[in-house]
Amino acid sequence: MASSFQDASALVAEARRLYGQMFGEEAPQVAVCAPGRVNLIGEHTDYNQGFVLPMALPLVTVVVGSRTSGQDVTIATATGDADEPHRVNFSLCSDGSTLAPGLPSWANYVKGVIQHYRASPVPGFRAVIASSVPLGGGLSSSASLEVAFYTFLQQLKPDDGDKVSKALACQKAEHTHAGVPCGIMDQFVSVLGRESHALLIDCRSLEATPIPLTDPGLVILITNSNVKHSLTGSEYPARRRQCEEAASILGKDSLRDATMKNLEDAKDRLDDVTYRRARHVIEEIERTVQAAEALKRGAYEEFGKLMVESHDSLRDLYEVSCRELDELVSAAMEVEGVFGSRMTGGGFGGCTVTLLQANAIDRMILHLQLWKQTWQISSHLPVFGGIPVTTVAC
Ligand code: GAF
Repeated sequence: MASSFQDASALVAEARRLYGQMFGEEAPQVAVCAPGRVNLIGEHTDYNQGFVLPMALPLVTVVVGSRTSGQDVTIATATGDADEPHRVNFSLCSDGSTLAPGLPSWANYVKGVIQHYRASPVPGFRAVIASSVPLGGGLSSSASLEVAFYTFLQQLKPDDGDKVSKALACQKAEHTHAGVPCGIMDQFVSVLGRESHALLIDCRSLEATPIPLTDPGLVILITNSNVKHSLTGSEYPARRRQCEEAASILGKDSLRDATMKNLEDAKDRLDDVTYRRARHVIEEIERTVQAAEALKRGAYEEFGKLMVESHDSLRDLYEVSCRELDELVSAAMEVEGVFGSRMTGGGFGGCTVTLLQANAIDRMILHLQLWKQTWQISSHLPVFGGIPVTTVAC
């Protein structure tokens, strides 16, 4: 099995090497990193003001670079899409026109962060990006890039904001420059995630409760379907609109305030699709609160059951799963020692997340290989605090 995991220091070394090749000058002054995330439960609830339960990952995006004297910006990436240029240059002009979204698409996240940086205008700089978060894998490669870049700018020119305002600025960058009307989960956990903890985030009050994940008998497995998801398509914004429509028909500010009784009472005023979207969100918010309680008590069977219910609801009611993700969840649930499994992130491809007993991990990986011979599995076991996170690419 080939190992594809690169820890932050190896990535920094790779980015520094590339920086030396490109700019042939002294070493970069700054090196920063920000994590990707896996969401354990609470999917498509953040933009409905509900609860989510993600954890930061040892998969990270790093940025190395230096401030320059003028207004010019040069950025290169070691990890962009193969069919796009890996380098971009622009000048920071006072009307902001050079920050308009364009190509290459990876640079839009950076331009968005520059635009929404709290201490703008920013000085010119040279930077190199490298990442171990798989692109389009539903593990928040974009949020980790935004947050890493924001942290980079803070090193060049400090701002006066707190961590929550940093997450909000990065979320805004995603809205304006990637065209994704995302919720706050990904940027929030990338900024505020804590080692050895999942984070129960109340997406209305933006209060976060860390929940320890230190049981040595547990493993979290992330399995990448390698079906690339893209949230910039029409599906994600369409789901968000359907939820807003449902809330408005129910007379609520958001689905966070709605109960299943409210929904059933209003059923004849909702079309079938809108009803099913709203039902997923109302039940998923409740499941997430229950799951956080179960995790605190170490009730992993109960947690796992809620994960599977979440997946079924995302597949049948919210319709954001796909065949490959459903197969991965089914395969995982056949293995003894697995508590639960579900798709994670926005959906339409990407990864599954599975909670299992540590002593079942080899059996689980073998089972995935046997289940479908075409799945090529590479695995690694980075330990993030107490809980090993194993990732498998199929
Ligand atoms: C994506 C979005 F960016 C998040 O805000 C969230 O809505 C998630 O999909 C679904 O839970 O990751």
